[in-house]
Amino acid sequence: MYPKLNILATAVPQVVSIQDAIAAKVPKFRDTVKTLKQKHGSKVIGNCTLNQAYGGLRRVTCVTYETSDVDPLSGVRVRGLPISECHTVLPKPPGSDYPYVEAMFWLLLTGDVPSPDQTVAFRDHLASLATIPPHVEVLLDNFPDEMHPMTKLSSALLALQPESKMTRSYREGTSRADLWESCLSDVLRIVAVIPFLAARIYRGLTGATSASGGQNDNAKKVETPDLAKRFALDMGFDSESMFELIRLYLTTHMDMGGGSASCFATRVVGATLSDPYLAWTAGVNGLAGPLHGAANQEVLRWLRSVHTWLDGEEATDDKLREFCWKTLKAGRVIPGYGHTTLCKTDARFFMQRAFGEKHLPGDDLCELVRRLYRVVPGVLTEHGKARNPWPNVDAHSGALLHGLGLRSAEFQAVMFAVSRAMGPLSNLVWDRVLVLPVVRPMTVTTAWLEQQMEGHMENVESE
Ligand code: CMX
Repeated sequence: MYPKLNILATAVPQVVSIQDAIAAKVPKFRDTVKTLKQKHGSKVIGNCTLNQAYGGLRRVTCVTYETSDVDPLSGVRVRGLPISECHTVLPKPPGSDYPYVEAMFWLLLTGDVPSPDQTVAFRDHLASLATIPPHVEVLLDNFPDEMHPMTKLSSALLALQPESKMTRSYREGTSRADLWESCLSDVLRIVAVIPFLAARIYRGLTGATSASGGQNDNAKKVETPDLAKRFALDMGFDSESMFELIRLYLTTHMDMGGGSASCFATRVVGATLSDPYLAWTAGVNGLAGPLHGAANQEVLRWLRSVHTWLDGEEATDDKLREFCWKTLKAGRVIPGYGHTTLCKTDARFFMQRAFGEKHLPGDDLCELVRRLYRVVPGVLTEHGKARNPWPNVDAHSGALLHGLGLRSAEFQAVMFAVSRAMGPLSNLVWDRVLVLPVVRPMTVTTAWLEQQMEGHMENVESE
């Protein structure tokens, strides 16, 4: 479906700065798309039924997206590479099983696997952009405790928006064809700072203290730690296992094709030439829903409710089956299971399970997740509604984070947002490279459909 070497993969290995790496690819990519449109512009790539019009446009092929795609069987591919392959080919911090988050972000932005030197330079560049301005610190520290951490994150991003270089550049009269450069600057700044906004929210929620000695304190250190480790330290964690988990988490949640609410909302808002701060805030708000990024918080709550319900009894298959039916009969979904596009277990579920086996052997919640995997697909199949009865990426992550000491279920969606920022925002840069127009599908009313369909049936009957 997706070529392994995609149209951007003309490597420029000697280039170190991300700006230059992208600039080198802009002419060829623009040319490729121009030729495609000239040669094949009127060809049909998908169509839409009435059910799909009412059904969230699921499985309607009508949107381009450059940074990743989803194969229904094997899962997400970043620039044509399955995540497992990304984990093999990308540079890793010393001693780690997982790649630098920065390397994965570089791959998203450019379509190339960065060299170790490029990765380290990019790591340092991002670290230099991570300062939170005082007015945003004050804002974050003064939100009411009961405000959801995703609302805090979304508000903090909006409070950073006056910094936008893209908005300034637009006001100064920059040509639309050149706006991608200031868009890229904003994207780098957002990806660099968002972990530290998140860490501050986490510390506010839990009373944890940063183990990093201050985010701007890199001068004291021999080498800047990688982004995942700096994020973990700033949340107050100081264990190698947690550094590894954050690397796994951030490199597996970055992108999922362009159709998910977080990616699509970012693209739609960005297409109006709202800057990346405004666009990604829209994505974050989409991610906050319990059917999307907040599903992992729901999973953790649900796992705990299984524990409470078991009340010390053994979690046998029969008991777990009974609990699943109790959930479904109450009109609720089984969180962490099902997917709009995938039709098999998400490959990332297995990566998380392998992490649990290595770093959390004997953990109660991980064991419960493992047992539920034996039972839930059968229950959902018997229930007969879910197209895909298998676990998605959210089925396991909460148990891992909880097992290594993350103390707030609600915060998990914020972790998702820190990672997901990288995919849709990388894609947004390429939207601006192509100077894509506003997104504006044609909509119809139910009254119009009734009229058209009845007319259609009369035509069919009279033929
Ligand atoms: N438990 C119970 N019912 C489920 C279900 C589940 N895990 N998954 C799907 N269904 C139901 C749907 O609610 C729908 O029911 P109705 O016809 O009554 O509306 C029916 O099965 C058909 O749904 P579908 O076509 O299989 O799936 P959708 O594309 O509509 O929805 C998703 C996909 C993820 C929202 C859904 O599977 C779900 O709600 N799962 C639980 C929440 C979850 O884990 N979300 C995380 C998704 C991962 C991500 O965002 O990246």
